[in-house]
Amino acid sequence: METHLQHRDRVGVADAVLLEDYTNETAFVDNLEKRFNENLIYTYIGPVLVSVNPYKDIHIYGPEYIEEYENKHFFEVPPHVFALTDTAYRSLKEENREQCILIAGESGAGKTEASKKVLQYVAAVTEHRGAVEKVKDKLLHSNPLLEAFGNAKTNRNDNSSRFGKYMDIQFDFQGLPVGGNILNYLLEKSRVINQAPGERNFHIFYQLLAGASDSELDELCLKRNLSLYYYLSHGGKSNGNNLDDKKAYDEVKKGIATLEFSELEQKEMFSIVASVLHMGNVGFTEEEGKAQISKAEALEAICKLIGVSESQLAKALTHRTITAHGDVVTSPLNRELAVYARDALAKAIYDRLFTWLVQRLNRSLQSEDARKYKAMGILDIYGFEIFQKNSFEQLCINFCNEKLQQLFIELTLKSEQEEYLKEGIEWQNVDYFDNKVICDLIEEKHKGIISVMDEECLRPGEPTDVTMLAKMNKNFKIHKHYISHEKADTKTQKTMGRDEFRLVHYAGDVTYNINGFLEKNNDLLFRDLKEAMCNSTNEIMKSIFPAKERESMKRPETAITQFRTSLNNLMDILMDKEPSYIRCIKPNDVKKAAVFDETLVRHQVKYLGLMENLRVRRAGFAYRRLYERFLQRYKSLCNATWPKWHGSPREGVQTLVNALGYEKDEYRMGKTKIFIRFPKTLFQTEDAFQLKKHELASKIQATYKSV
Ligand code: AOV
Ligand code: MG
Repeated sequence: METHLQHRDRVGVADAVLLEDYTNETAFVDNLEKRFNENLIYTYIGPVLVSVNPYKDIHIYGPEYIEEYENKHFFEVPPHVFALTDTAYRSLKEENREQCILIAGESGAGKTEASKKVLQYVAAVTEHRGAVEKVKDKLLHSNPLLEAFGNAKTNRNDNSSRFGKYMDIQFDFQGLPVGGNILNYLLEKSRVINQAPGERNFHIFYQLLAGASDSELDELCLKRNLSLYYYLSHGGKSNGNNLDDKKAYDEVKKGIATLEFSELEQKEMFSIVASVLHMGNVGFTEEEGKAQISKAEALEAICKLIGVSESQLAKALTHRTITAHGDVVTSPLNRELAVYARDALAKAIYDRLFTWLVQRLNRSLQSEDARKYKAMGILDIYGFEIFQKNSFEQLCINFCNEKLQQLFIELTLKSEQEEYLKEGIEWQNVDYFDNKVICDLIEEKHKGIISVMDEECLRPGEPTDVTMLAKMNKNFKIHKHYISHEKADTKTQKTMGRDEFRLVHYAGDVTYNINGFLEKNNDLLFRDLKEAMCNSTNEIMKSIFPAKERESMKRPETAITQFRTSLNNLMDILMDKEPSYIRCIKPNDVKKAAVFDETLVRHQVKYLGLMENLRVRRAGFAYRRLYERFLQRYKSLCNATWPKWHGSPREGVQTLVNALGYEKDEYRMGKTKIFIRFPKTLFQTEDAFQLKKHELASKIQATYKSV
């Protein structure tokens, strides 16, 4: 028989707090690797679930697994996303506490898959009848729709979410799902007009072309051939997986039906998708510095699809109207600017269509009175990004991760402290890196990077990326977490370009290139184009380009300020809920099963802050268990407690640990739990237990034999 010790050597420990040296990153990564090699992709750090993407189907999500985890105690079953979900769900149902499940990790680490497992589990363990079933159906079917419009093939992930998602599942007082609500963040709209080599545009374009019937395509003035569309041509040969796209289109159609879209809504939605494709094919020539439309078919198709007059759209694409000193002036655009205007329009349309879709799903998911219900939220949002070249988008994404890390630190420390207090055990302060200083650097009012960027964007005169960077370099000259190119040369030896700045994020240094910041932050769409869209006969188009926006003379908020506001709202939502954490790790960069790239994993362990997390958890005690549970498991190790203890569980445990010879420093007795400081103590007890069990079994066998 394999001893407990040998077993542990082979498959590692299920909870990293039980590692002998909890400060040793190598040991932590080794432990993940051992488990990964045994197809044990889940590991705990106390209550935090770490998940390593297996890149293959490991058959651990079937009905027998649901059953195994339902109503079980978290630590008494092997680590699993179902265990985490079950615990959260029961806390919601039995203790009436709202929940949020925060999923983090880099692109391709398995966040979206994890979020789907959470939903799958909730759907499986709640009643299967009538109205409840319908709600669950809608929740489950909203995913393929969101993914069709919001996901794309990237070099990191074939099904990469290009937006952040927070989804609430709402439960009534009996714990039955009765509705839902989705919030979306920052869609990567630049993908609509351009894709990196090997990548694709959003799935929906390919799905539509592969899956729609000939007559549907005819109506949309589309042909099946992908290479006809400029906006689909950038990724090169990355395009077709015809079969999957066709299948996915059927899923989208099913989703549309389940979520009760009307015929008209469906038609209008696809008309808009098609018109974005046509938009890319609108070409321009230039005469005397003035742009003119060269390909009439594309323009005709758009106008037919969204009900806008050809002359108005043609003019809007080639002219710009501004109000200066009360005068309205229209001037022609050159070819370059016309292309820019066209692309800006395509991006805006798609981005707003996506938001419309989310709102449309929400209308369908809405429960009768949301205030009466308790929610379990699932956050599936982009992880920290460090690329070769980092731009405005990475700044937004990394800022978001700083905020989440901040929340994580606050809530983890808080809940640790609360537990100690509740159990009447003294709390020792833990040293940890508080990343608030970086959040402040970015978002502090009137002083932070966002303020400086906005000030420069809104300044009269001729602000440019260069002037924006100069101002930042000046304002943050002495900030410890901001490094300008001058400082980089002298201080860190890591040189950088004059058009770059570097931030020292909690997860590592990221060098950002300022080019395009101003334009992306301004996110301007010429007024003429908004006007044209708002005159559309397509109801969806009209609603996403409302007339009041056109009339408002006020400048819309900059992109990063809008993002900050929505992030801070999200933080408020999360702050009020009981959190559970899933930290996803990507084992390799080649999307392959059974490959564990240690360097890559180590890097993620670092920037997910897992060692920090482990340190906090281990600051005091590695292990804690309710007295009843501890006694139940180990009572056979002491004559006084075996086979049954008649006093209180606390006294039973005290008697037991006295008999086992626990030293005073090794443990504490809380109000309801025993706290054990060192893993070794627990392991010895566990080994003794295994031995005893073996002995008992042999004895029973021997008795049988002798009979
Ligand atoms: P992500 O959400 O974290 O990336 P996904 O959840 O899309 O990553 O996972 C990427 C791919 O890894 C999936 O399409 C699956 O093929 C595989 N995978 C992930 N988790 C599992 C699992 N538990 N079992 C089997 N295969 C899995 V991004 O959205 O790119 O940040 O923006
Ligand atoms: Mg994802």
